[in-house]
Amino acid sequence: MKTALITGFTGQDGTFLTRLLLDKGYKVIGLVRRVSTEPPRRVRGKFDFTDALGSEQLVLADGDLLSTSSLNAILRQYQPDEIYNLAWQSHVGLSFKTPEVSMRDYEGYVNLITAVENSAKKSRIYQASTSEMFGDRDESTRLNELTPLKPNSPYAIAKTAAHYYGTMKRKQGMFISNGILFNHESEIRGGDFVTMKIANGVRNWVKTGEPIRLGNLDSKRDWGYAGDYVEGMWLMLQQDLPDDFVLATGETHTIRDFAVAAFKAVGYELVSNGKSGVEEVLTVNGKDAVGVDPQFYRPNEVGYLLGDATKAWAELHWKPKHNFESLVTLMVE
Ligand code: F7E
Repeated sequence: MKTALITGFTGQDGTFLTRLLLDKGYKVIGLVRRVSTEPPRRVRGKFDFTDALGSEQLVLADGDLLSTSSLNAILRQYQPDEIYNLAWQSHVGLSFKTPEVSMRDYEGYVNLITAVENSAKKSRIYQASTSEMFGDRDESTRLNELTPLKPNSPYAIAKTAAHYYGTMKRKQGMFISNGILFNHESEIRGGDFVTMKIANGVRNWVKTGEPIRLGNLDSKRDWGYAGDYVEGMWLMLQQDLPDDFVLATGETHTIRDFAVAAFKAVGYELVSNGKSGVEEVLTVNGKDAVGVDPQFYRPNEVGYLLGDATKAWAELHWKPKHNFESLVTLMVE
Protein backbone atom coordinates (compact mmCIF):
# COMPACT_ATOMS: atom_id res chain seq x y z
CA MET A 1 0.00 0.00 0.00
CA LYS A 2 1.40 3.42 -0.98
CA THR A 3 1.29 6.29 1.49
CA ALA A 4 0.59 9.90 0.58
CA LEU A 5 0.83 13.02 2.72
CA ILE A 6 -1.50 15.88 1.79
CA THR A 7 -0.94 19.39 3.09
CA GLY A 8 -3.98 21.62 2.59
CA PHE A 9 -6.02 18.52 3.20
CA THR A 10 -9.24 20.39 4.17
CA GLY A 11 -9.40 22.52 1.00
CA GLN A 12 -11.23 21.81 -2.25
CA ASP A 13 -8.30 20.08 -3.95
CA GLY A 14 -7.26 18.26 -0.77
CA THR A 15 -10.78 16.85 -0.52
CA PHE A 16 -10.89 15.66 -4.15
CA LEU A 17 -7.37 14.26 -3.93
CA THR A 18 -8.15 12.40 -0.71
CA ARG A 19 -11.12 10.74 -2.44
CA LEU A 20 -9.00 9.80 -5.45
CA LEU A 21 -6.11 8.35 -3.42
CA LEU A 22 -8.37 6.42 -1.02
CA ASP A 23 -10.12 4.90 -4.05
CA LYS A 24 -6.71 3.90 -5.43
CA GLY A 25 -5.93 2.09 -2.16
CA TYR A 26 -3.46 4.61 -0.70
CA LYS A 27 -3.05 5.29 2.97
CA VAL A 28 -3.60 9.04 3.22
CA ILE A 29 -2.10 11.27 5.88
CA GLY A 30 -3.86 14.63 6.11
CA LEU A 31 -1.72 17.34 7.69
CA VAL A 32 -4.03 19.40 9.89
CA ARG A 33 -3.31 22.58 11.75
CA ARG A 34 -5.32 22.84 14.94
CA VAL A 35 -7.38 26.02 15.13
CA SER A 36 -9.75 27.09 17.90
CA THR A 37 -12.71 25.93 15.84
CA GLU A 38 -12.89 22.50 14.26
CA PRO A 39 -11.49 22.40 10.70
CA PRO A 40 -14.28 22.15 8.14
CA ARG A 41 -14.99 18.53 7.31
CA ARG A 42 -16.70 17.58 4.10
CA VAL A 43 -18.84 14.69 5.16
CA ARG A 44 -21.44 14.53 2.45
CA GLY A 45 -21.85 11.89 -0.27
CA LYS A 46 -18.62 10.97 -1.98
CA PHE A 47 -16.66 13.11 0.49
CA ASP A 48 -17.79 11.20 3.56
CA PHE A 49 -14.47 9.88 4.87
CA THR A 50 -15.82 8.42 8.12
CA ASP A 51 -15.10 4.79 7.15
CA ALA A 52 -11.55 5.59 6.02
CA LEU A 53 -10.90 7.42 9.29
CA GLY A 54 -12.30 4.46 11.23
CA SER A 55 -10.08 1.93 9.44
CA GLU A 56 -7.07 4.28 9.61
CA GLN A 57 -6.69 4.28 5.83
CA LEU A 58 -7.01 8.02 6.44
CA VAL A 59 -5.09 9.53 9.33
CA LEU A 60 -5.10 13.16 10.48
CA ALA A 61 -1.65 14.27 11.61
CA ASP A 62 -1.29 17.40 13.74
CA GLY A 63 1.35 19.67 12.32
CA ASP A 64 2.17 22.92 10.60
CA LEU A 65 4.40 23.82 7.67
CA LEU A 66 5.93 26.51 9.87
CA SER A 67 6.98 23.89 12.44
CA THR A 68 9.93 21.87 11.16
CA SER A 69 9.83 19.58 14.21
CA SER A 70 6.27 18.53 13.40
CA LEU A 71 7.18 17.97 9.74
CA ASN A 72 10.24 15.89 10.57
CA ALA A 73 8.27 13.78 13.06
CA ILE A 74 5.44 13.10 10.59
CA LEU A 75 7.80 12.30 7.74
CA ARG A 76 9.93 10.00 9.90
CA GLN A 77 6.85 8.15 11.10
CA TYR A 78 5.03 7.68 7.80
CA GLN A 79 7.80 7.83 5.13
CA PRO A 80 5.24 8.86 2.49
CA ASP A 81 5.84 7.74 -1.09
CA GLU A 82 4.15 10.91 -2.30
CA ILE A 83 3.62 14.38 -0.83
CA TYR A 84 1.10 16.81 -2.27
CA ASN A 85 1.71 20.38 -1.10
CA LEU A 86 -1.68 22.04 -1.43
CA ALA A 87 -1.50 24.20 1.72
CA TRP A 88 -1.62 27.89 0.79
CA GLN A 89 -3.82 30.93 1.34
CA SER A 90 -5.40 30.64 -2.10
CA HIS A 91 -7.46 33.84 -2.47
CA VAL A 92 -5.50 36.18 -4.75
CA GLY A 93 -7.53 39.27 -3.81
CA LEU A 94 -6.96 38.67 -0.09
CA SER A 95 -3.21 38.27 -0.62
CA PHE A 96 -2.94 42.01 -1.41
CA LYS A 97 -4.18 42.70 2.14
CA THR A 98 -2.11 39.98 3.83
CA PRO A 99 1.13 39.73 1.79
CA GLU A 100 3.16 38.36 4.70
CA VAL A 101 0.87 35.32 4.82
CA SER A 102 1.81 34.48 1.21
CA MET A 103 5.50 34.81 2.04
CA ARG A 104 5.03 32.49 5.02
CA ASP A 105 3.32 29.98 2.74
CA TYR A 106 6.50 30.01 0.67
CA GLU A 107 8.59 29.60 3.82
CA GLY A 108 6.42 26.64 4.80
CA TYR A 109 7.16 24.98 1.48
CA VAL A 110 10.91 25.48 1.94
CA ASN A 111 10.54 23.90 5.41
CA LEU A 112 8.73 20.95 3.86
CA ILE A 113 11.48 20.36 1.29
CA THR A 114 14.17 20.60 3.97
CA ALA A 115 12.27 18.14 6.15
CA VAL A 116 12.00 15.72 3.22
CA GLU A 117 15.75 15.98 2.68
CA ASN A 118 16.34 15.23 6.35
CA SER A 119 13.66 12.69 7.16
CA ALA A 120 12.09 11.07 4.08
CA LYS A 121 14.57 11.29 1.22
CA LYS A 122 12.61 9.04 -1.13
CA SER A 123 9.33 10.99 -1.06
CA ARG A 124 8.15 12.44 -4.35
CA ILE A 125 6.75 15.95 -4.07
CA TYR A 126 3.93 17.62 -5.99
CA GLN A 127 3.91 21.41 -5.72
CA ALA A 128 0.71 23.29 -6.54
CA SER A 129 1.99 25.97 -8.90
CA THR A 130 -0.59 28.18 -10.57
CA SER A 131 -1.54 30.05 -13.73
CA GLU A 132 -1.48 33.23 -11.61
CA MET A 133 2.32 33.08 -12.03
CA PHE A 134 1.87 34.17 -15.67
CA GLY A 135 0.56 37.56 -14.50
CA ASP A 136 -1.04 40.13 -16.76
CA ARG A 137 -0.32 39.66 -20.45
CA ASP A 138 -1.73 40.34 -23.88
CA GLU A 139 -4.29 38.04 -25.38
CA SER A 140 -2.22 36.64 -28.24
CA THR A 141 -0.61 33.83 -26.29
CA ARG A 142 -1.65 30.45 -25.02
CA LEU A 143 0.30 29.87 -21.85
CA ASN A 144 2.42 26.80 -21.31
CA GLU A 145 5.43 25.46 -19.41
CA LEU A 146 7.84 27.58 -21.50
CA THR A 147 6.03 30.91 -21.10
CA PRO A 148 8.06 33.36 -18.96
CA LEU A 149 6.48 34.11 -15.59
CA LYS A 150 5.40 37.66 -14.65
CA PRO A 151 3.62 37.34 -11.27
CA ASN A 152 1.80 40.46 -10.10
CA SER A 153 0.18 39.66 -6.74
CA PRO A 154 1.69 38.64 -3.39
CA TYR A 155 0.04 35.25 -3.90
CA ALA A 156 1.61 34.75 -7.33
CA ILE A 157 5.03 36.07 -6.29
CA ALA A 158 5.22 33.57 -3.41
CA LYS A 159 3.99 30.74 -5.69
CA THR A 160 6.61 31.67 -8.29
CA ALA A 161 9.34 31.57 -5.64
CA ALA A 162 8.15 28.09 -4.61
CA HIS A 163 8.03 27.00 -8.25
CA TYR A 164 11.64 28.00 -8.82
CA TYR A 165 12.81 26.70 -5.45
CA GLY A 166 11.44 23.27 -6.38
CA THR A 167 13.03 23.45 -9.83
CA MET A 168 16.36 24.26 -8.22
CA LYS A 169 16.04 21.31 -5.80
CA ARG A 170 15.06 19.05 -8.70
CA LYS A 171 18.45 19.83 -10.27
CA GLN A 172 20.02 18.55 -7.04
CA GLY A 173 18.24 15.22 -7.48
CA MET A 174 14.92 15.61 -5.66
CA PHE A 175 11.72 14.34 -7.29
CA ILE A 176 9.63 17.53 -7.36
CA SER A 177 6.96 18.14 -10.00
CA ASN A 178 5.23 21.49 -10.41
CA GLY A 179 1.63 21.38 -11.60
CA ILE A 180 0.82 24.75 -13.22
CA LEU A 181 -2.92 24.52 -12.79
CA PHE A 182 -5.34 26.96 -14.33
CA ASN A 183 -8.51 27.78 -12.38
CA HIS A 184 -10.37 24.69 -11.25
CA GLU A 185 -13.73 24.77 -9.58
CA SER A 186 -16.35 22.36 -8.25
CA GLU A 187 -19.48 21.85 -6.17
CA ILE A 188 -17.33 22.37 -3.04
CA ARG A 189 -15.53 25.52 -4.22
CA GLY A 190 -15.35 28.23 -1.54
CA GLY A 191 -18.03 30.93 -1.80
CA ASP A 192 -15.57 33.83 -2.17
CA PHE A 193 -14.18 32.63 -5.51
CA VAL A 194 -16.05 34.22 -8.38
CA THR A 195 -17.58 31.04 -9.85
CA MET A 196 -19.19 29.89 -6.60
CA LYS A 197 -20.14 33.46 -5.72
CA ILE A 198 -22.06 33.62 -9.01
CA ALA A 199 -23.55 30.12 -8.61
CA ASN A 200 -24.78 30.94 -5.08
CA GLY A 201 -25.83 34.42 -6.21
CA VAL A 202 -28.02 33.07 -9.01
CA ARG A 203 -29.91 30.80 -6.62
CA ASN A 204 -30.29 33.66 -4.16
CA TRP A 205 -31.50 36.02 -6.93
CA VAL A 206 -34.18 33.51 -7.93
CA LYS A 207 -35.39 33.39 -4.31
CA THR A 208 -35.01 37.01 -3.20
CA GLY A 209 -34.36 39.15 -6.30
CA GLU A 210 -31.17 40.48 -4.70
CA PRO A 211 -28.58 41.35 -7.40
CA ILE A 212 -25.08 39.83 -7.35
CA ARG A 213 -22.29 42.37 -6.75
CA LEU A 214 -19.07 41.55 -8.61
CA GLY A 215 -15.77 43.21 -9.53
CA ASN A 216 -14.04 43.06 -12.92
CA LEU A 217 -16.38 41.36 -15.41
CA ASP A 218 -13.91 41.52 -18.29
CA SER A 219 -11.14 39.31 -16.97
CA LYS A 220 -10.90 35.95 -18.70
CA ARG A 221 -10.28 32.59 -17.10
CA ASP A 222 -9.64 29.04 -18.30
CA TRP A 223 -11.91 27.15 -15.88
CA GLY A 224 -11.85 23.38 -15.39
CA TYR A 225 -13.23 20.89 -12.87
CA ALA A 226 -11.18 20.16 -9.72
CA GLY A 227 -12.00 16.43 -9.89
CA ASP A 228 -10.27 16.22 -13.29
CA TYR A 229 -7.27 18.24 -12.11
CA VAL A 230 -6.39 16.10 -9.07
CA GLU A 231 -6.02 13.14 -11.46
CA GLY A 232 -3.41 15.18 -13.29
CA MET A 233 -1.59 15.87 -10.01
CA TRP A 234 -1.45 12.16 -9.27
CA LEU A 235 -0.26 11.31 -12.80
CA MET A 236 2.64 13.77 -12.46
CA LEU A 237 4.02 11.75 -9.54
CA GLN A 238 3.70 8.43 -11.43
CA GLN A 239 6.16 9.49 -14.17
CA ASP A 240 9.75 8.25 -14.33
CA LEU A 241 11.09 11.78 -14.01
CA PRO A 242 9.86 14.97 -12.31
CA ASP A 243 8.81 17.88 -14.52
CA ASP A 244 6.50 20.90 -14.91
CA PHE A 245 3.05 20.42 -16.41
CA VAL A 246 0.25 22.83 -17.30
CA LEU A 247 -3.29 21.56 -16.65
CA ALA A 248 -5.95 23.60 -18.44
CA THR A 249 -8.98 23.18 -20.69
CA GLY A 250 -7.78 25.40 -23.57
CA GLU A 251 -11.00 27.48 -23.44
CA THR A 252 -11.25 30.95 -21.95
CA HIS A 253 -14.32 32.98 -20.92
CA THR A 254 -14.99 36.29 -19.22
CA ILE A 255 -16.58 36.57 -15.78
CA ARG A 256 -19.58 38.05 -17.62
CA ASP A 257 -19.80 34.87 -19.78
CA PHE A 258 -19.86 32.79 -16.60
CA ALA A 259 -22.71 34.87 -15.17
CA VAL A 260 -24.69 34.67 -18.43
CA ALA A 261 -24.22 30.87 -18.55
CA ALA A 262 -25.17 30.50 -14.87
CA PHE A 263 -28.46 32.37 -15.35
CA LYS A 264 -29.09 30.37 -18.52
CA ALA A 265 -28.63 27.14 -16.53
CA VAL A 266 -31.76 28.06 -14.53
CA GLY A 267 -33.68 29.30 -17.58
CA TYR A 268 -33.06 33.09 -17.53
CA GLU A 269 -31.53 35.35 -20.16
CA LEU A 270 -29.04 37.78 -18.62
CA VAL A 271 -28.45 40.92 -20.74
CA SER A 272 -25.83 43.66 -20.31
CA ASN A 273 -26.58 47.37 -20.74
CA GLY A 274 -23.33 47.47 -22.73
CA LYS A 275 -21.66 50.06 -20.49
CA SER A 276 -18.23 49.53 -18.99
CA GLY A 277 -16.79 49.36 -15.45
CA VAL A 278 -19.07 50.37 -12.58
CA GLU A 279 -21.69 51.64 -15.08
CA GLU A 280 -22.43 48.14 -16.31
CA VAL A 281 -25.63 46.47 -15.15
CA LEU A 282 -26.94 43.10 -16.25
CA THR A 283 -30.64 42.45 -16.13
CA VAL A 284 -33.16 39.66 -16.59
CA ASN A 285 -36.42 40.88 -18.16
CA GLY A 286 -35.48 44.43 -17.12
CA LYS A 287 -34.80 43.47 -13.50
CA ASP A 288 -31.30 44.08 -12.05
CA ALA A 289 -29.45 40.80 -11.59
CA VAL A 290 -25.71 41.63 -11.64
CA GLY A 291 -24.02 44.92 -10.72
CA VAL A 292 -20.40 46.04 -10.46
CA ASP A 293 -18.96 47.04 -7.11
CA PRO A 294 -15.41 48.48 -7.06
CA GLN A 295 -14.73 46.91 -3.67
CA PHE A 296 -14.20 43.63 -5.54
CA TYR A 297 -11.59 45.09 -7.91
CA ARG A 298 -7.96 44.09 -7.28
CA PRO A 299 -5.02 46.50 -7.13
CA ASN A 300 -3.44 44.49 -9.98
CA GLU A 301 -5.48 42.24 -12.21
CA VAL A 302 -4.61 39.15 -14.22
CA GLY A 303 -6.87 39.97 -17.14
CA TYR A 304 -6.42 36.99 -19.38
CA LEU A 305 -5.61 33.32 -18.86
CA LEU A 306 -5.74 30.64 -21.53
CA GLY A 307 -3.76 27.47 -21.01
CA ASP A 308 -2.04 25.10 -23.40
CA ALA A 309 -1.99 21.62 -21.82
CA THR A 310 -0.53 19.86 -24.88
CA LYS A 311 2.37 18.47 -22.85
CA ALA A 312 0.06 16.95 -20.20
CA TRP A 313 -2.13 15.46 -22.94
CA ALA A 314 0.89 13.93 -24.70
CA GLU A 315 2.97 12.78 -21.74
CA LEU A 316 0.46 12.16 -18.94
CA HIS A 317 -2.42 11.17 -21.25
CA TRP A 318 -4.47 13.59 -19.17
CA LYS A 319 -7.57 15.26 -20.58
CA PRO A 320 -10.27 17.14 -18.68
CA LYS A 321 -13.72 15.53 -18.82
CA HIS A 322 -15.67 18.70 -17.99
CA ASN A 323 -15.99 21.73 -20.23
CA PHE A 324 -17.25 25.25 -19.48
CA GLU A 325 -20.97 24.48 -19.93
CA SER A 326 -20.95 21.29 -17.87
CA LEU A 327 -18.96 23.01 -15.11
CA VAL A 328 -21.37 25.95 -14.88
CA THR A 329 -24.39 23.64 -14.79
CA LEU A 330 -22.81 21.42 -12.12
CA MET A 331 -22.02 24.43 -9.94
CA VAL A 332 -25.41 26.11 -10.25
CA GLU A 333 -27.24 22.84 -9.60
O1 F7E B 1 -11.14 35.36 -9.49
C1 F7E B 1 -12.63 38.37 -10.97
C2 F7E B 1 -11.26 38.51 -10.32
O2 F7E B 1 -10.98 34.74 -7.09
C3 F7E B 1 -11.26 35.14 -10.86
C4 F7E B 1 -7.48 30.66 -7.13
O3 F7E B 1 -7.87 29.31 -6.97
O4 F7E B 1 -7.34 30.39 -9.50
C5 F7E B 1 -7.94 31.17 -8.48
O5 F7E B 1 -7.55 32.53 -8.58
C6 F7E B 1 -11.45 36.46 -11.58
C7 F7E B 1 -10.45 37.56 -11.19
O6 F7E B 1 -9.91 33.27 -8.84
C8 F7E B 1 -15.12 39.02 -8.43
O7 F7E B 1 -10.82 39.88 -10.36
C9 F7E B 1 -14.73 39.65 -10.45
O8 F7E B 1 -10.04 38.22 -12.37
O9 F7E B 1 -12.33 33.28 -8.64
P1 F7E B 1 -11.16 34.13 -8.43
P2 F7E B 1 -8.42 33.66 -9.28
O10 F7E B 1 -7.99 34.94 -8.72
O11 F7E B 1 -8.33 33.51 -10.77
C10 F7E B 1 -5.91 30.40 -9.53
C11 F7E B 1 -5.44 29.46 -10.62
C12 F7E B 1 -5.30 30.17 -8.20
O12 F7E B 1 -4.19 29.66 -8.11
C13 F7E B 1 -5.97 30.78 -7.01
O13 F7E B 1 -5.56 30.15 -5.81
O14 F7E B 1 -12.74 36.97 -11.24
N1 F7E B 1 -13.76 38.79 -10.12
N2 F7E B 1 -15.58 39.81 -9.44
C14 F7E B 1 -13.96 38.36 -8.86
N3 F7E B 1 -13.29 37.50 -8.08
C15 F7E B 1 -13.78 37.26 -6.83
N4 F7E B 1 -13.13 36.37 -6.04
N5 F7E B 1 -14.90 37.89 -6.36
C16 F7E B 1 -15.62 38.79 -7.11
O15 F7E B 1 -16.62 39.33 -6.68
